[in-house]
Amino acid sequence: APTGIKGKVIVPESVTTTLAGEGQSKLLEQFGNKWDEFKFAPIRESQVSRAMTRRYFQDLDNYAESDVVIVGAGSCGLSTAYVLAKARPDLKIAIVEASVSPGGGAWLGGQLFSAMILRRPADAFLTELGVPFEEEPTNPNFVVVKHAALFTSTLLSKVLAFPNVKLFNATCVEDLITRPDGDDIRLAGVVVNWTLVTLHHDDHSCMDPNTINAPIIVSTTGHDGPFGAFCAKRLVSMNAIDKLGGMRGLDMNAAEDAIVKNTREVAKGLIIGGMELSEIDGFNRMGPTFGAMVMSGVKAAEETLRVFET
Ligand code: AHZ
Repeated sequence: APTGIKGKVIVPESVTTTLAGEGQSKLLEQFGNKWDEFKFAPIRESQVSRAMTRRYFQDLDNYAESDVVIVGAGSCGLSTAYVLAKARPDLKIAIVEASVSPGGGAWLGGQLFSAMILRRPADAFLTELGVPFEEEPTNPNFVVVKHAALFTSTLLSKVLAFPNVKLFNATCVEDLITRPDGDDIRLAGVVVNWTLVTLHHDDHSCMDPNTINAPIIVSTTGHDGPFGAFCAKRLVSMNAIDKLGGMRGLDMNAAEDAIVKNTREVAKGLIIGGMELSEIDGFNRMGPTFGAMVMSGVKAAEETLRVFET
C-alpha cells in the first residue's frame, strides 16, 4: 500500500470553516495588547444559577410530553436527530444520553486512532453536513474524515442548534413506559434518571426516576456493554421478544448493509438502529467503519417520519 500518499480532499460547498492563514482574528484586534484594561461585565452568582435552572426546568416541563425520544447520542442517534429535526420542525425531539459527553464511540475511529472511515455512499451524509473528507487513494470505495471528532462535533453543532431538539445528557434511560395494545404492548415513553443515580441503585435505597412520554422511541444505545443495547435487553426481560439474536463476530461487508436495511420498528413504538440492532437480529459487527451508523440514522428518521405521516 502506498503509505504516506494522501488522497484528494473534498470540501463540501456548505463548509464555512475558517481556514488557516485567512487573516487575523477580530478578537485580537478587539482585545490584543489591552489586557490591563480587560474586565468582565459584573454578575451575581444567583443569577447564574437561575439562568441555568430556569431553562432546564422549563425544558423538563416542555419535553415531559415529547413526540420522539432518541435514546443514545452516538453516531446513529445523532444522525437520526439531524434528519428528523430538519424535516419536521414541528416535532419535539428529546435526546437522552447517559454520558456527560454526547457522541458515543464516534470521537475516534478505531483502537483510539483519530481518522474515521465511512464506506460510500455514506459520503453523501458528510457532504450534506459539510464535513470535509479525503478520498482514499488505495480504494475509492471509502472516504476518510481526518479526525472523527470533526465529524461528531459538526453533527452535534447542527443537531443542538435545532430549536425543536433538547439533549438531556448525563441522563440514563432506566426503563420503558408501556401500554397494553391488544395482546401486545406499545411503548409510550421512557423512564429516566440522572446517570449518577442510575449507577448507584445497588448501594442506595430506592431513588425513584422521572419520565418522558412520547409515542415513538428511537433506541440507538450501541451493542451490549455496561450501558449498551438497553432497549433490546429490556424487551427480552419484559417478555416482549423471546431472546436476543446476539451480535456476531466482525464482518464489515455483511454488517453494514444488514444494519441499514433492517433498521425498523422492532416493537410497537420502538425503532431500533445502529449497533443495538445487531443484538436484536444477530448481525455481525463492523468495527471502525461508520457509514452504517449514519445511514441507519437516516433510515430510523424515515421510519419515524412515516409514523407521523399516517
Ligand atoms: O452512552 C451511550 C452512547 O453514547 C448511550 N447509551 C447507552 N445506554 C443508554 C441508556 N440511556 C441513555 N440506557 C444510553 N443513553 O448510547 C450511545 C450509543 O452510542 P454508540 O456510539 O455506542 O452506538 P452507535 O450504534 O451509534 O454506534 C456504534 C459505533 C460502532 S460499534 C462498532 C463495533 O463494535 O464493531 N462499530 C461501530 C461503527
